Amino acid sequence: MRDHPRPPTSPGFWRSPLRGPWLTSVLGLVLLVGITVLFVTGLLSYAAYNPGLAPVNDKTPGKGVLGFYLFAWPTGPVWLYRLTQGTHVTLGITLVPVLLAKLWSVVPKLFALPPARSAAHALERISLLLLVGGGLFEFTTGILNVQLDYVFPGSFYPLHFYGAWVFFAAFVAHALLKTPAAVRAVRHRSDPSGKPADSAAAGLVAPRPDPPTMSRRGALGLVGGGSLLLFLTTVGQSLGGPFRRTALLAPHGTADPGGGPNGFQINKTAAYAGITAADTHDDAWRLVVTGRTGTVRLTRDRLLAMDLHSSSLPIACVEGWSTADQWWRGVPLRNLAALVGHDTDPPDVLVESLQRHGAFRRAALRANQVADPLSLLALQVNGEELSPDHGYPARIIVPAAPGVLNTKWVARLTFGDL
Ligand SMILES: Nc1nc2c(c(=O)[nH]1)N[C@H]1C(S)=C(S)[C@@H](COP(=O)(O)O)O[C@H]1N2
Ligand SMILES: [Mo]
Repeated sequence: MRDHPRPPTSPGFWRSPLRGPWLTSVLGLVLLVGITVLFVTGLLSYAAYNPGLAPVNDKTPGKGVLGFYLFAWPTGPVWLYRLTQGTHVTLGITLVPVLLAKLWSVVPKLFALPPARSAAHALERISLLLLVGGGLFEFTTGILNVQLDYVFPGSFYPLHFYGAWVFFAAFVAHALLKTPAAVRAVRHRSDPSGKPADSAAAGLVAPRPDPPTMSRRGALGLVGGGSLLLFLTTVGQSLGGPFRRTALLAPHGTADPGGGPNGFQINKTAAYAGITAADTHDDAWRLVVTGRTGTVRLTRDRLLAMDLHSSSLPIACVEGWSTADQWWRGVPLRNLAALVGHDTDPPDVLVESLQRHGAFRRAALRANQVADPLSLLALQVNGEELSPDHGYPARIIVPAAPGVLNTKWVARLTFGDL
């Protein structure tokens, strides 16, 4: 008998013999764990910016109750943000094949007709729309931000943050509905009949399957292999140091840091930020420090003559890359606070750079960050003066914080009054 072409809304259109409750359930359970970790590390990343501290830190000022969980980000362990954000970005990239395979495995259901059999079914379909749409949206915006920073002129944060809440709400509803059946399907995987165990499975298994070209385990292996490959070509950017070379998929459009003591990853160059040699020349540059007792203006020589301290700290960017620990040398922020009347219990500080435009030209640091003895206004790195691209004449370096708080080309520190 000749085959009549069928539309995708007909179950007979979908012919892969691989689709079925077992494959969908395994992929779903991997995503259950993975996406939960992504959501938690994502919320932590937002908290790490200290958005509640000052408007300059907050990229989603309209968040309202969604900021309920914010807390003062700690200053230790020093690799905290390296870990949480490295996990967020690396895991997100690693899960891409799993997400795509999961969507592929349920695609007949997305086309199923009628669109809604009842009010409850209509609600379920709408939540699936939010789930699939939200998932694709979160993965796409995240990857674009990592790979093509400049596609998002300042608007990545609200898109990814609000999108995450919509997606995760639909995800929780979906997980509550499906996890029990998924666990059952995986437990009974040895059932050789492969017959759908319940009516939910009926939409997955092809009624007129083509002959198989690989087993379900083989398909799962392919997905796992794809994930492993993505993991191995991504994780090096978070490990830093010699491992960075293995990060074939890490963005390479940024400035080449070159070699030597300043030869570690550069985010925005001095040229990009519009910082000129005339701005940073020792004759022109002054650090303006304001606090309870007034304002002092310090030359770089005056700073160098102060009691210099060292700290070994990484830079960890929201984009997932981080450096191995660098050896910074400079003036502890709490000593600068003391200079303007905050001898004990230093307050929050607003840090402003020479940069005139750009979202990251200034940032506020919380009192716990100012008080930490490892927090420096760094003048040198790895035994050399800071290079222009790493923030000469002076930059902030704070333990455990996102890179965005480590303001370069610092011009002004205002303690207390944010
Ligand atoms: N003035 C200024 N400081 C800045 C930035 C910036 O754009 N302007 N970028 C921040 C970000 S997002 C990061 S990750 C770090 C990177 O520091 P590095 O380029 O020395 O590695 O600098 C931070 N300091
Ligand atoms: Mo960054």
